[in-house]
Amino acid sequence: MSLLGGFNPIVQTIFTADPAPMVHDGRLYVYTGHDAFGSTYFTMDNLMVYSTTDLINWTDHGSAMVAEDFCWAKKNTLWASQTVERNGKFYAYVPIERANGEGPAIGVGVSDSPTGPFIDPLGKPLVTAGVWAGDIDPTVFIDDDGQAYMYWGNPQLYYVLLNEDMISTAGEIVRVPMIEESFGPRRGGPEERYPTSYEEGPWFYKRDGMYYLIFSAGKLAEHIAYATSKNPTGPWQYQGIIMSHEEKGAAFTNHSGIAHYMGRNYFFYHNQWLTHVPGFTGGFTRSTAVEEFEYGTDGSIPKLNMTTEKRPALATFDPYSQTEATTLAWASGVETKRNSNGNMTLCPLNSDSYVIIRNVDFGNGATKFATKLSAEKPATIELRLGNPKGQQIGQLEIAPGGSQVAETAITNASGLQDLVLLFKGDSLQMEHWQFYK
Ligand code: FUB
Repeated sequence: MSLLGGFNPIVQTIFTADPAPMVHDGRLYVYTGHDAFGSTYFTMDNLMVYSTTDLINWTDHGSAMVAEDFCWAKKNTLWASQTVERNGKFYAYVPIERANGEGPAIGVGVSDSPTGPFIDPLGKPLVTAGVWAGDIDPTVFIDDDGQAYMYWGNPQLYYVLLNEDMISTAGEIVRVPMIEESFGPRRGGPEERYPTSYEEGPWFYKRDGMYYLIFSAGKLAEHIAYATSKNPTGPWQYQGIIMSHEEKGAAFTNHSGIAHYMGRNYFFYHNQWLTHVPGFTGGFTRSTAVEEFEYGTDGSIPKLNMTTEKRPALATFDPYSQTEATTLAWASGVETKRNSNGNMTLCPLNSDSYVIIRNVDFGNGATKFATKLSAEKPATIELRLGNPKGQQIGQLEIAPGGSQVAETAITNASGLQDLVLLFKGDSLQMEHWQFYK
């Protein structure tokens, strides 16, 4: 398996853990946490947002919230979240450690947009089962009758009902009985705090009248397992393992989320593929990946492997409409950041940095390429096909200056191609680009 130019992990610019997918308005969004570079613990400050329409090219929407957006929170403790939509508003449920030393609690951020920014409407936690009670990893599902449920917890599994406003709870917090029938036997035998395989990371949803609870299971290293129930509040019936802890590149945690998009099913998880090289331990610098799967006729979820291989694109990529420069399938040596206008930009970090946009449909041929960017120093952008050494179809010479549009003529770009933007120079901030016929 080769990492370079692979299809997993889906983000190569930073470390992204604990993926939580959400489908909205024809797009598949994935919310992740952000493992800080060089972390030796779960040092996580941002809620990151990515989206796609083809499962190949992903748009980086940047950070939608930081731990400090919650006035009661301790910095760098924004762990595994889930975002859901209700009545046109977006609710991000996030576990964050309280600054008063009482451990994590679940907060909620609200936004009018799936990409944020999310604002804390409460000024206090939404839910806590107590002091250091394991209030992490919330998952929220709104049932067909409109009732919303939130499950969460490590090593306990709790649930509570949410009111229609999605920012208050109804009734008591319930502790789910930890029995093997529901959560399966623990690898290596039961432990005092972990009598079953349930560890953390629940993901709750419904399909064909059946409720599913996917969870991270132990002992460490974690695998992913699941249980089902005919009822949103159980009893849960253990169904088995989805993803083993023994996969090549697996981290000591795993954390999953499932989405149904364009008639297909996707299993998101994390591993340590980006740091699966000598010198990195990787367990605290994780990366989000995705596998497509099909349910069995009985509703079962198959066993899945961690792959980096090609996956089918759901659509071809249209180069003739304006594309945010942070939309890409693979990146090498670039970072993304907001410019002074608040727009996301793509920034090469060294000469020979590149990005690949896959499955681009040039049709009968492009004649021109234009991009909006700014540059502190002179730079060159080469447009190539296939790979960074592939055929050159155009070249831009960028003069230093603030926001500007640079253009070049294009030759020999037609049909379905992987497009490479190869950067010579490291002072660019590229906002968006477009080809013309
Ligand atoms: O990312 C921090 C923690 O690691 C999450 O809360 C767990 O699910 C595990 O992935």
